Formats: sequence, C-alpha cells, structure tokens
Amino acid sequence: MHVIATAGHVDHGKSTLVRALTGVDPDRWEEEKQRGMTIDLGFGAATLPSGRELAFVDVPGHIRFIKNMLAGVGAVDACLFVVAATEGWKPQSEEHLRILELLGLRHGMVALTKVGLCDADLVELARLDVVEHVSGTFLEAAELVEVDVPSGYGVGALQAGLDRLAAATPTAADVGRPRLWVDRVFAAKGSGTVVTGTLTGGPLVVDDELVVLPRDQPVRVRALQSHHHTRQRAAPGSRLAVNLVGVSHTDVRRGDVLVRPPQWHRSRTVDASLEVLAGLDHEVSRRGAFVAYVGSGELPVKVRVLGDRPLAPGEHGLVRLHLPVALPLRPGDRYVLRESGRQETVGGGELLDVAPVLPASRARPDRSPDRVVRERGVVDVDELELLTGERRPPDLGRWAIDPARLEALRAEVADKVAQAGPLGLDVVALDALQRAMLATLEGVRVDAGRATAVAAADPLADHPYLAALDAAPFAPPPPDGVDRAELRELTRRGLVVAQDGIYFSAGAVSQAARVVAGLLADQPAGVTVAEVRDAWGCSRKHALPLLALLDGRGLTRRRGDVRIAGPRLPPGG
Ligand SMILES: Nc1nc2c(ncn2[C@@H]2O[C@H](COP(=O)(O)OP(=O)(O)OP(=O)(O)O)[C@@H](O)[C@H]2O)c(=O)[nH]1
Ligand SMILES: [Mg+2]
Repeated sequence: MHVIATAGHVDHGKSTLVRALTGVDPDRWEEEKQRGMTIDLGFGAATLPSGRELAFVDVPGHIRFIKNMLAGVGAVDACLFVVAATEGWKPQSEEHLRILELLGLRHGMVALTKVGLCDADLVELARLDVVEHVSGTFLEAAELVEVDVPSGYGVGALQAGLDRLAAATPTAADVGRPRLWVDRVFAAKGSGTVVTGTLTGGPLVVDDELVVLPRDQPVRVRALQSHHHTRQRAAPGSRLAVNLVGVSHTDVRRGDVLVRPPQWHRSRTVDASLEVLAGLDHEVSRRGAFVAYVGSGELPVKVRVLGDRPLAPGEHGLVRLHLPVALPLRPGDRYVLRESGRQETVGGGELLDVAPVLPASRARPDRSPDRVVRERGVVDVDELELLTGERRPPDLGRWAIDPARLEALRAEVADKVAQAGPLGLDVVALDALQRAMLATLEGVRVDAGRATAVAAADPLADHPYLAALDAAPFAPPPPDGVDRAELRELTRRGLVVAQDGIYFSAGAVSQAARVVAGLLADQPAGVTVAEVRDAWGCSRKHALPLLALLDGRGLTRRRGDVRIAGPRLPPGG
C-alpha cells in the first residue's frame, strides 16, 4: 500500500484527476465546490486495474493554501505531479517541486493535463517546458503521461503508469516505532474522536496505548479504519482513521502527533541541515519570522545559523531550531522552512540532532550516533536509541561510552582499587558506571562489598617484566624481549602503563604521585621538573613521561614552569 500526494499549480487539474481515479470528489467542502478550488486536503483511494490499491492525498495549488499543502505531503511515498498543458510551468509548480525535494521525496510521475484544450504544438511545448524544469530533480526520469479527463484520454495510461510507480516505490519502513501526524480531526456519531493521518514507522493495533503530543494526552485506540475497512492492525504506509478513547475532538488538531510514549524523545530544540533555495533573493540570518513545517504541523520557530555568517541562496548550512512545543522527532525527519513575513519558502532540510547538548557556538551536528556518544561521553543505550533511532550494543553495563572516556574510566577505577588500603575499596563509594567498570577489571576480587586487587591470582601478574619494572619504578627497563601480545595485555589490564614509548608499572605511577604530593606539601606553590626528577632519583628521559602520566590523570597540573597539585592528588605530607 502506498500513499500518493498530488502537487502542482492552482487549477491545473489535480482534484479532477483524483476524482477520475478514485470516483470520489476530494473537494469535500461547500466552499471548495462553489469556488471550484481546493482549499484543504482531500483524500481518496483508488483500485488500479491491476488490483493494486493506492491512497491519494489531494493538495490545494493556490499559494494562499500552501500550508495545507505542506500538511499533506509530509509522510507520503510518492507524488502525482500535475501540470496543465494550457498553462505550462507556473509559480506553484516550481514551489511545490522545491518543497517535495526538500522533504526528500524520491518517487513520482507527471500528468500533463487538459491536452484536449490545446493543439499538438502547444502540448509539445508544455511537455518540453516540464522536462526542462524537472531536470536535475527526483522527477527527472519520471514518466510523463498526457491526459484529458473529460474525454477520458490518457486516464488508462495514467493508471498503468501509477501501477509501475507503485511497484518501483519502496513501502514505508517498519522499525516498530509508529508515528501518525494528524491531518484531520472529527467527531464520529456514537464513537467519539476520530483522527486521520498517514501512518509511518510501525504498525498500530486496536487497544494500543498512545499519547497525543504536544498536549501529552494519553489515549487508547478503540478502532482503526483504512480505506473504509475496519482493521485490527494497520501497517505503516497506510492512510488511517483512528478512533480514540480519552480525548475530545476539540482537543486534537492538525499538526498533533500520535506515538507510543516511551518510544520517543520529545524535542523543543533541534539541530538540522538547511538547504537554502537558490531562487531566494536574500540571505538567511536569524532575523525574520520563520515557520517550520514538520510532519503535518506548522510551528513558529526561532532559527540560529550554526557558524559565523548568514547562509546565502543556494547554500547548504546548519541551523538550530527552537520550537514552541515539544514533539517526538528523530534524526532524518525532514522539514520545510518558510518566512511568514515575506510569505516565501526559504528552504528546508533534515533534522540531525533532536537533543543537542553543545552550545550553538560549538555545535557541528551530523547524523552519526558516534558523535552523540562523543558529545555526551556516556549515554544509556536505550536513550541513544531514542535520540538516534539506532540500537547498539553497550560498551559497558547499559552504556555506550566514548572510547577515550572508557579508557579514562578503566584507569580511574583500576587506580582506585590499586590505591585502596589492605581492606580494599568500598564498592558503595562507586557510582553505577564505576561499578560496571569494576566488574570488568581482571585481577580484582569483590568480597563483602570491598574490592581488592588479587594480582597474585593472575598468571600475567607474575610476569617477569612486571617484577623488573617494580624493581626500578622510576627508571624502568625497556620491554626488550617481552612478547608483544603479553605486553599489550599487560597494558590493557592496566598493570603496565605506557607513555611516550616508556613503560611503567601501575604502582610506579601511584608511588610517583605520593612523592610529588610530599614535595608539594612543603612547596604548595609548585615544583620544577628538576626538583621532581631529583626526588624520584631518575633521569629526565623517565621523569617527563611520568609527569605526563600524572598530568593526564589530574594528579598534577602544569602552571608556567612548575607543577602544582591536580584535583585528584591525594594529600601528601
Ligand atoms: N478540458 C479539461 N479540463 C480539465 C482537465 N482537468 C481539469 N480540468 C478543469 O480544470 C478546472 C480545475 O480543475 P481542478 O481539478 O479543480 O484543479 P486543481 O488542480 O485541483 O485546482 P486546485 O486544487 O485549486 O489547485 C476544472 O474546471 C476542471 O474541470 C482536463 O484534463 N481537461
Ligand atoms: Mg484541487
């Protein structure tokens, strides 16, 4: 099942085509019938001669109703792009095509309508006009069918073309995370509130417990209907009417969204790419009253360009958007940006980060989950899935951890254990993350809530190189003749610490720290490298990497020419 939206300039024959294909007039309102013009979205379903079913969303072409058009095209799979041969390419042909491109649509076909009102030359001119305008866009290779609905000319060819289009268009993805942007709400006699929309992301089932956002109203699915058939379960990619228990029809509106509450992060600030339309006659800065179209909704937004200068027409950049309400968004969602003052489409793009943590001055968003982990250091894998849509195995416990942070954590916990007295380390003093790390450390035994190093139980802990290192902690011998794999393993376990090509025993580092703490107790203003080196009784070649290790662990800190105590240095004296 696919959902196809019409698109094209006002009066070019979109609704007439939908009516010819579905047998239903998509212009539902009296005012639409009187004015002969679509104002709001219309809906219909067609069964093609092949038996395939297609759902249609018919949009208005008039510039005044462009926001209704935007509400209709957010979740569709493909478009039926309509151009009247009598008029050729017109402003909203262009604007609709730009919008569909910004929304990332990839599939569609073109109907050249009203050919019965033109002679062959005019039809040919119109066809060339269309071909020229769609070149370089997703419609470049699309089928173009000439039709004239009153005489029925071309309607069969259009149906056959739609059949091929549907066959070539992938069905909506099912990632088990349903979302339905509401595009219509009404009260059904006897059964309460009904909302309609195009379902994406996953199936909905009768009795599902959902929430209406941004209002945050819990609801239950009483019944589902798709194409006038009652269903127990509806698959993503269908047009759906959902009968809801728990909310009045006056409390839901277009632009609201139905999701399962635990499956979504709710965003008020998002980072996104912004493709500025080349046809714009000014650059995009933070000035201006902007409206973002996301899903079926229209939201006044504050825009901050990420980077130090405004974006020029045709340029691709990054922006931070501040929304007035919290919505269930995910990276990859598309949006269109319009400026309300000038009534023009500015551009649009893709959401990249739905929960940015860096200040705008430093944010450089992309869709990579690694970036999200790096910027956070540590993130629960469930949370990471909400933020990125991607599930990954935890690096430790239930967390995804930036590699540098993971190593620092390993060293920190190993150090705590190493530094603990004979009674061992009180595990209660560790946070959940440190405890998870403790459980992975080899050579550590936890007994009655206390962790102690059991180096003796570990064959590698008896490694002769360790004994050699311990014998000369501040002037360690190089690992000549030591098996490389064993050396790697000794380092990985934190028994040996490498710095600038010099290998130290883990004990040497804490021992060195104690000596420096002693010196600093007498000379809190700082000690020089030479003083430290003398206290350690070693050469500069060994003193420098040792100091670098202490600096790296926050045991010492460099200030000008001297070292002072770092935040982690134990009190000396
Ligand atoms: N002769 C002829 N007339 C057509 C054809 N298609 C549409 N029309 C006429 O063109 C007028 C506009 O058609 P609509 O289908 O309402 O146009 P629309 O694109 O839906 O217009 P909006 O929704 O307002 O943007 C109507 O009077 C139709 O009868 C066609 O193929 N041939
Ligand atoms: Mg219409």
